[in-house]
Amino acid sequence: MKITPFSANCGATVEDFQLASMTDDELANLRQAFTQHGLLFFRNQELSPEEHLHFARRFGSIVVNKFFKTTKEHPEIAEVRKEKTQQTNIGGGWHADHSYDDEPAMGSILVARVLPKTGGNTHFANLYAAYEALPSSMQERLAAMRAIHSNKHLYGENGLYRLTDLADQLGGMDRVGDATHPVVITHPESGRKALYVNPGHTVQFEDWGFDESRELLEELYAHVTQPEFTCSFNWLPGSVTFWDNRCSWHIADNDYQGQMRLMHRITLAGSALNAA
Ligand SMILES: O=C(O)CCC(=O)C(=O)O
Ligand SMILES: [Fe+2]
Repeated sequence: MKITPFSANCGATVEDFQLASMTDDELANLRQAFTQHGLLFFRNQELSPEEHLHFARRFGSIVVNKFFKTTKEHPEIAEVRKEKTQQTNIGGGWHADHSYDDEPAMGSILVARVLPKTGGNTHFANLYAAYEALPSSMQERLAAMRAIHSNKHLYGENGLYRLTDLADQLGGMDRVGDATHPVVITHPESGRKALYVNPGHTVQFEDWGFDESRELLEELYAHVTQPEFTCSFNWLPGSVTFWDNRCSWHIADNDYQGQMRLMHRITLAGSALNAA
């Protein structure tokens, strides 16, 4: 097993390794790499849905997304599907998965199943690096703050996704909800500080007005999405990514209109997050 950084601040590639036949020693190494990098890329994997599930269970416990359809055979595997005729994709804005839950998902394992000929990259951002690069006055200001995260504006009645051609793929309208989290968290495994707000789900700061919240949030978002904190992953048959939602964001390109793209996602359960 060989682990090398993918870019200066973003992710690592794991080579000479098959997820499907992982040994206990490899699992221990992978845990360490996951804690260190928060984002792992794998190529040339042969991973059936059953093996995907088996890997996920060895790493943690599975939490099922409240809104996405699952595969018929595997109610714990969410389908991230875009049909040829569909315009809108899932995850087409920067976000961290499930930050609207009180105990947000710790990680997501995404497996390529059907890919467009070109395009459909996923971009990632490193929220440790972004936090560390903030001026210390901003770090101090954010340390005492909390933010409200929600899914209502996306998946609730008249939510953004409900108004698109993604709507028939979504369930769970009655399962919408909010959660509040510290704006800067101490990561439960690495002990490092990370910025924990994201454009997809963070609505506003607790005890702040909406407009003044938006102003600071947009400033933070512009900071995080600078090239030095982000990277882009091009999917090939057999590619798998495994990211930590507590210290990264991601966004899926929607640049392959007229072609199908299908990914399988398993989400791993996390815990309540503590302020830094
Ligand atoms: O399709 C992708 O590349 C990512 C979609 C997404 O946001 C997710 O699977 O959580
Ligand atoms: Fe996502």
